[in-house]
Amino acid sequence: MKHTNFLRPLAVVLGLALGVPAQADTYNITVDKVRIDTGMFKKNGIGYNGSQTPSILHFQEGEDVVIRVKNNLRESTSIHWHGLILPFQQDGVPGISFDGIKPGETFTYRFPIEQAGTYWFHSHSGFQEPDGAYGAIVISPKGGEAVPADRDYVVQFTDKHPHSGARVFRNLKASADYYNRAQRTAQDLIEDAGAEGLKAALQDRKMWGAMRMMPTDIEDVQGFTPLINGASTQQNWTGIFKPGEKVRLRLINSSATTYFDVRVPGLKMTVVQADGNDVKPVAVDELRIAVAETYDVIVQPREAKAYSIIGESAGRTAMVRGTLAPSQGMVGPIYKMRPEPLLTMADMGGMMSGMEHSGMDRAGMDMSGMDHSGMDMSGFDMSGMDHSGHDMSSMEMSGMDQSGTDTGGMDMTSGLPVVPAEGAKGAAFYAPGSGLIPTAANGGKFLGYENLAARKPLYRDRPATREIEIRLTGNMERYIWSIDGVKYEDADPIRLKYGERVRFKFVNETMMAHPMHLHGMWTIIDTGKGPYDPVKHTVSVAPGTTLYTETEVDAPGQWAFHCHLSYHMAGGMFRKVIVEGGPS
Ligand SMILES: [Cu+2]
Repeated sequence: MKHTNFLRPLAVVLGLALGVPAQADTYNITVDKVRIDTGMFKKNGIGYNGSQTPSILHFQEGEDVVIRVKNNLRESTSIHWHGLILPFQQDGVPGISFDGIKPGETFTYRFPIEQAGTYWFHSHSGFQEPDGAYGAIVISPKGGEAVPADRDYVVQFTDKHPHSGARVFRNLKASADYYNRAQRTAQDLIEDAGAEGLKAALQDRKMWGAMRMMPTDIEDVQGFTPLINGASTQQNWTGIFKPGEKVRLRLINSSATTYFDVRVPGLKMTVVQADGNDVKPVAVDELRIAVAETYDVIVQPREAKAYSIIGESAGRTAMVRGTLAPSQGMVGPIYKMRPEPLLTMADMGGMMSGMEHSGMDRAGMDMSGMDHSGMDMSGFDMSGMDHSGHDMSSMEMSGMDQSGTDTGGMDMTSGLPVVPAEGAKGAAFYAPGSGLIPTAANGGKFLGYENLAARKPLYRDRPATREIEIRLTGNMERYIWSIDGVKYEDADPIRLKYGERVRFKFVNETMMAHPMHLHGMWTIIDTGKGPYDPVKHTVSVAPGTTLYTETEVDAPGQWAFHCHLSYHMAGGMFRKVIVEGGPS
């Protein structure tokens, strides 16, 4: 049978009402080859339960689930339950939690549901997730939702590429800018030359060229068609409402590599949950959802008209529109994509900093063989970096041949690249002067991590037992992504002790944001709120920034810890975490 239990069995609902212990319910999932049609292109892919529309698993907090996964593929598969707290053998990562599910085999997962909220599930095998193997999980809390709504919809984003995941990865390995269609053109040069003068414009390009990076390298895969719940803009996923109703949208980003800026033009979105955990409600006009994150928002459309749900990629190369409407067949308006952001020197600050303390070859960038003689940086655009008081005079560029470099015009008194989490309002988790700091399309409020506060503390606040530095590193040219300069194959596991509280210091030394995901245990983002710091499963670390999280090590066994961009994970930004001790 190619369906899951979309409706809650009545017995369970009654059972809970009568205080009977939770019973085990069985859910069936098949993993199938499917033909995916985006309206823009068709391709062979993978789908759960025979469909390109992601399946939704509805669970109840407190129940024991039995999930039978039948693999109809001709290759091994797996399902990871993203964000769920469960025994590590049920976590679904081949090579770490179990051996995977062989072709034709049915694997039975069994675990208790100890939490509530919006989560998702996906294959952790090869590139099956970008090929379509993902779905949603909605867990109803025991006592009902903290903020009730009249309607409840999953809004699951993905970035569907005409190429298979394996092909995308091959192309990126062959040439890291293979999919970067936004490389700046001669026309841009002419325009920039008009604005900054030809010399400055040329020098800007020379610098970026030397870095082997483009200022538009915000998304390393472009040319995809974004989908909401398996539907492209033209296929127009639609959620129905009656005017005045409160509508809960469970936003999930199941993209391979794409961050989306999400808004419902004309409506405030009240964020009530992040990564499955309730937060103090905060009304915003727009939010950025990193890959693998979830946000629950409540909107209240009051007019009997079609509203659009807009997901615009952070690099502004693609947009998707879904619709909220009083009846089927109505279509929300389409909006013009905003101009693409440009990375600034602040965004590559992490790399500069990497040079400072760890030497060139670990900085994620190979500058050996660069000839800097005669390089004149006087025209270098540091205009975004006038953010006060840091002194870059200690910045050591040893190892670079700087003979003849003229830094005369470069303002060395501004913009220490790596910054602590504290920062300018609305941009606390970006480097000062970053070109990536998002703004709302209507000029209103844009959600930042600093706006998230736990509704109720999940853990007692206590000092961390120790700090572990995690440097996010890479070599763009060779498309190698790593942690502390070492890719997964060559790395030792990270060992944690059961019962300790670890503080992670993430230092992003690359020019890309990385959504870091620790399996099995919660990630508390240090936003300065103590016990009310938000509790997440995925945290995005912006380029050139340092971000702190804490984790109560309360789950024995071995777990995956990685960047959730599919091609960064495959490129080596991955670690095994072993929790020693604790109950067996
Ligand atoms: Cu990454």
